This record gives sequence, C-alpha cells and structure tokens, in this order.
Amino acid sequence: KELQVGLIGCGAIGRDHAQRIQNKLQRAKIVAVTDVIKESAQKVAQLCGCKVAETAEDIIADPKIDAVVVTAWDPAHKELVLECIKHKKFVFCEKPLATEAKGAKEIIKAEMEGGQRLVQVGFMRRYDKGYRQMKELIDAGEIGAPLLVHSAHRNVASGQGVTEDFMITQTCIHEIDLTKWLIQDDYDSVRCIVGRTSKEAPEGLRDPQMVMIRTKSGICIDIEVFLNARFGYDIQCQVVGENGTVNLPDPSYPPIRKEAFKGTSLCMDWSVRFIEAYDVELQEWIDNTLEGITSGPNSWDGYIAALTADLLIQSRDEGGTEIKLNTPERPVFYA
Ligand code: NAI
Ligand code: NAD
Ligand code: ISE
Repeated sequence: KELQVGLIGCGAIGRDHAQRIQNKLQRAKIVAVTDVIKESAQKVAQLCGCKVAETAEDIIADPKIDAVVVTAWDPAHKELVLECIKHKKFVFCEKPLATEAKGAKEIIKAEMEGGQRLVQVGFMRRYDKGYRQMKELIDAGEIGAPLLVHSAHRNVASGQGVTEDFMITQTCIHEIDLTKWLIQDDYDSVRCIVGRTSKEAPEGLRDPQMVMIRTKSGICIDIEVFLNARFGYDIQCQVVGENGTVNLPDPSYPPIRKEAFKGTSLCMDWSVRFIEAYDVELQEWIDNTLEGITSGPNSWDGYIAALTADLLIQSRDEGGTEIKLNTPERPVFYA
C-alpha cells in the first residue's frame, strides 16, 4: 500500500519535503499540494507531478488523501492541525506545533477528545545521527551524570520578517525540544537575556540572544541563538558530565590545505545540515501512518516546547528574570 499525501505550504521546506516524499522515500506519494500563494503551489505541483488544491481544507477533507504534511508558516500550523484532527487525518506538522502554548493546548484537547494520536511534530534533530550517538553515550553512562549543556544555534542571516519572538518560537525551539530529549529531564526554570546586538542584525532585532534553562535535577543549559552569524550555519552542542564531555559531531567535509591555510568548510544552509534526519523522520512517519500508529515527537512535546518558549519570551521582555516552569504531568495518552 502507498500512503496518499497532501501537502500544505509550498515554501522552502514544503518544496523540499514534497520532493523528498515523491522522489526519495518509499511507500508514499504526494497527490496534492496547496499554498496561499497560488504560484508557489503550482511550482511544487509541477516538480512533483501532482495536482494543486484550491485550499488547505480541500486537501484535509479529501477522502482520497490519507495523511497531511503541514509546511505552512508557523502562525498557520495550529488551525491546520486542528482541521486535520477534526477529519481524523494523520498529520506531520513542521515545528512549532503552535506559536503559543495556548494554541498547542487546544490541539492536545482536540486530539485527546478524538481518542486517537494523529500528530507528529517536525523536531527532526531527534533523528540526526550525531545527536543519536551523543544520546547513546550519555544513556550508557560514558560521561557520567550530565551536569551542563552548552549549545549554539547560528544562522547565516535572519530571513525576511523574522521577529525577536521567532528567534525563540521558530529557531531556539529546536534546542528546547532536543535538549530535553537528550538528557531526559524536565525543565524547572528559564531565563532569556540579550546584550550587545550585532551590527549585522536588521533594525529592531536584538541578535544574539542567550537562553538559560535549569532542569528539575539541576542540569544547567545555555543556548546561544544567533540569526546573523554570517560565517556559517553552525549548530553546536556539548554535554558536560561528571566524568567527561561529549560533543555533537560537525558535518564532515574534507580537510583542505592551500595558500597558507589548513581547515574544513562550514555548512552554510539549514536545508542540507540535517538532510538525512529529514529523510529518516519522514520515512518513519510514512511507515507508521500506513500502520495507523504514531511515534516520535507528538503534540505533548510540541506543547511543552511552546510553553517553554512562552516563558522565555516573557523573561526576555522582563529584562531576563528567572521564571518557574511548573511542567504539567504528561498524560498517559501521550506516554
Ligand atoms: P516558507 O515561508 O518558505 O514557506 C511557507 C509557505 O507556506 C509559503 O509558501 C506560504 O505561502 C505558505 N503558507 C502559509 N500559510 C499557509 C496556509 N494557511 N495554507 C497554505 N499555505 C500556507 O517557510 P519555510 O522555511 O518553508 O518554513 C515552513 C515551516 O517549516 C515553518 O513552520 C518552519 O518553522 C518550518 N521549518 C522547519 C525546519 C526544520 O528544520 N525542521 C526548517 C525550515 C522550516
Ligand atoms: P516559507 O515561508 O518558505 O514557506 C511557507 C509557505 O507556507 C509559503 O509558501 C506560504 O505562502 C505558505 N503558507 C502560509 N500559510 C499558509 C496557509 N494557511 N495555507 C497554505 N499555505 C500557507 O517557510 P519555510 O522556511 O518553508 O518554513 C515553513 C515551516 O517549516 C515553518 O513552520 C518553519 O518553522 C518550518 N521549518 C522547519 C525546518 C526544520 O528544520 N524542521 C526548517 C525550515 C522551516
Ligand atoms: C527554520 O525554520 C528552521 O527550522 C531551521 O532549522 C532554523 O535554523 C532556522 O532558524 C529556522 O528559521
């Protein structure tokens, strides 16, 4: 059997995911795409040899479509996912599940009332080989109990229309989810501070920002979010344990020696940095959906990430106060 997929949002990642499903992955076919900008949908439909649906609702309500991929921009995710739940459609939604915890909570409520888990959130770093290797070493006790986590999320340049809130809800959201998964500990308190802003940052965007999180067991996490780092798309993570440290491996590029220089290139593009992770996450989603099950990051993970993001924004806007999280208990439904 082949999963019949409809995709909503034909921008940068929508185009990639559509082609990935159509040409690279197994057991699924993109049958329809849509976008609020008609030409974007037409371009992707042409690349995939599929039809353009007039509206997102046409895709979600189509009985011939088994499952939906949401790659629209962040503020559209909540309503689209709610609509999928209403129609009992499996949905892969790019992160964030919702731009605020309030929206994510509505999704949780609707999904639980429907009695079936239908949602997977695009936290693809959990599928990255490097992070998985780190997790295996930590779980095996190789570095002893984790004490500290240092991370950096550096983009080459902030895209058009990026706001300070997006820095948390769209960018840092990856580390918010990933770190909790990596060290298996709930968050207890959060802070976000801003200092000197880079002259490369556009008007009105305080960039970089520093996020600090303390977990329930006392692990201290720092995350640098820097959207205009210019030199590369640079994702760093180091966990410091009682007996040693473990680092996220950099992507592998061949060492070059030339003109009195020795070194390796840096990745410049987010869409290739985790390219294998996208493939693994979506293939797993396809295979599970065909079996009528879900695994991987679910709505509860999306909700906890959104809750953490809300409080980080509040902390930043209050000048960096430390705020308690009071993480709600994970319902059995999402165990
Ligand atoms: P984009 O702006 O290039 O594309 C978004 C597209 O969605 C646009 O074509 C827009 O017209 C369309 N759209 C927006 N609302 C819509 C709606 N209600 N119905 C139909 N189409 C709609 O953005 P990009 O970079 O492709 O990001 C899309 C989503 O993917 C975002 O939520 C972003 O956070 C996420 N993302 C995740 C990444 C990851 O590493 N997991 C990487 C890049 C993006
Ligand atoms: P984008 O702006 O390039 O594309 C978004 C597209 O969605 C646009 O074409 C827009 O017209 C369309 N759109 C918006 N609202 C819509 C709606 N209601 N119905 C239909 N189409 C709609 O953005 P992008 O970079 O492709 O990001 C898309 C999403 O993917 C974002 O949520 C982003 O956070 C996420 N993303 C995730 C990763 C990742 O690494 N997991 C990477 C990039 C983007
Ligand atoms: C984008 O949406 C992503 O998800 C990328 O992974 C991230 O690095 C970038 O900052 C976001 O805009």
